Amino acid sequence: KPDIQVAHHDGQVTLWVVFVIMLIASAVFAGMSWTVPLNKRLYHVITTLITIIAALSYFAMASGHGVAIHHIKVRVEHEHAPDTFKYIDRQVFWARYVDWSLTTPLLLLDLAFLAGLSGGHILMTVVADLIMILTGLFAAFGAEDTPQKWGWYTIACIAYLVIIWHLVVNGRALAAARGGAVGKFYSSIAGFTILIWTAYPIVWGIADGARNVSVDGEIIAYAVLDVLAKPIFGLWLLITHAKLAETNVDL
Ligand code: RET
Repeated sequence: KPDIQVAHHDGQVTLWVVFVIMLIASAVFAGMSWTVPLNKRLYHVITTLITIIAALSYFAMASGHGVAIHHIKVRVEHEHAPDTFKYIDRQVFWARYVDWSLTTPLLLLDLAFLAGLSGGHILMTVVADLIMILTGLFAAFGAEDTPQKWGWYTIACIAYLVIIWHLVVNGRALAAARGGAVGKFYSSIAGFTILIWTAYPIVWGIADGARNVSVDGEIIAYAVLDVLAKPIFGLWLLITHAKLAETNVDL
């Protein structure tokens, strides 16, 4: 009996709802850029691009593109026949990795400019981030019954620790040096970011990795995280930036 795991009604509706949220957020962020002088718009540009890319990715997923059926061979525990296998077909939304490979570097740029990270540190953080997302993609399509799949996952987690290191250690010290208000704001928004981001590998491990959650459950979990990580993060950043002159970037 084939085991087929695909999105149903709740997942479909969720994908369309998040598409609309990302579209509205993009319009709002673009509109907000007109309320500040030209030299204060860098965060607006970055943050609007993030939600535009997310909207495109959600449109692809909702309309049935950006998704592949992953045919997975799974070993079945069987006392007398150790080489017994079954097959599971599960949808893998590869559009997420396209989205994340573009939007997570942009989110990190927002935080890096806020803290005033040096060019070298920004480059290391962004490259660690790309390694995290792309090795996560390898893990998503990795074959079962090989150590590679969770090996790629482990590499992605190590890359994620590199990102956290740069945000927490270098970022916090530099942000604090830009003034008490910037230091405090950076600590709050970077702390929020790390909290939300850390949920992604947990959802991945349970849903994509171990397949203990339905495809609909996975879509809903990522939807909540994506809305927090992009529109809510962006709104918080842009509103605070407008009020805090010390967050300006000379770029
Ligand atoms: C994966 C799986 C492999 C291990 C790790 C992951 C981390 C993903 C993260 C994603 C963040 C996405 C965001 C999207 C924007 O809305 C690739 C899931 C560590 C941190 C913030």
